[in-house]
Amino acid sequence: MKKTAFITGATSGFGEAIARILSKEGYKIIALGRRKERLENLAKEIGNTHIIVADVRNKDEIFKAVENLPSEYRDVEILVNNAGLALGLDGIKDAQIEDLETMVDTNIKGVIYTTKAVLPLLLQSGNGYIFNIGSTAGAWPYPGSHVYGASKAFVKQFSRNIRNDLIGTGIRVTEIAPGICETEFSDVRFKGDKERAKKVYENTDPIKAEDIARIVLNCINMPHHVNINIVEAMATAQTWAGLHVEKR
Ligand code: NDP
Ligand code: 8X3
Repeated sequence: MKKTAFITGATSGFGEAIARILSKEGYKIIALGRRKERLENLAKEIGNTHIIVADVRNKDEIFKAVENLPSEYRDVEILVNNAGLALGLDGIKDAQIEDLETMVDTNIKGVIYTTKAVLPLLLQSGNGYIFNIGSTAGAWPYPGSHVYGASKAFVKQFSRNIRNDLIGTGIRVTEIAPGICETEFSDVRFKGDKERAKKVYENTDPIKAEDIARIVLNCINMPHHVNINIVEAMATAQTWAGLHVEKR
């Protein structure tokens, strides 16, 4: 049995797929999310999993959960900061302030809390690995991305900056910045409007959660002296839309 991978947002999408692939590779899994039943079902299915029902926005919950890890799950070697969300696609004028706050609290503060809480365990391992799930939205603007894209720009620069701080510790840091991927992301963004969510992926071939999980595994399997700083992965069917010019 390998050491432990700590994955936030393991109840669906990328997080769940990463939990499955790393479990198959022999890692013990710590699966964190708010939906208890999903975590329980995942743990039952893949085995060797400790579940944490917690909200990454809640600093105390996250630190306590890490403090209280059972001894056999304290050998954390991999942290995947994946939990995150976009809420709404209205422009900044019409965006709801509560949604903007939730994105900052989840995508920025959540990543900070989990990283700080888990880091002492990664440092002990001597062979740690931090994955931060960013987005193409962290580099490329689009209408309605405002706070979501900015929160992912935070993830990008945070990833690079902590690499500097962690040099000499053996810890590798990779930001994975995907483009369009079919998960529950759009259900969440459109607040349960399944028809609208489905349209995002209609008549095209988006990335699948399993593809992102494979990228994670490929990075881990690079020799330890190689640090992949950033993986930006877009669907073959996706490119940039160009710059917008207003015409009179
Ligand atoms: P999903 O909606 O399928 O999964 C999101 C996961 O995050 C769920 O497991 C959810 O668990 C968890 N989560 C959300 N908020 C919280 C919270 N406050 N506390 C704990 N867990 C939370 O979407 P994806 O798999 O697509 O998203 C994963 C990451 O990938 C996100 O950071 C997203 O921004 C990013 N991303 C997604 C892309 C896409 O097109 N799908 C592209 C680029 C990046 P629960 O609700 O049970 O708490
Ligand atoms: C998710 C991809 O293009 O909807 O980060 O922002 S996008």
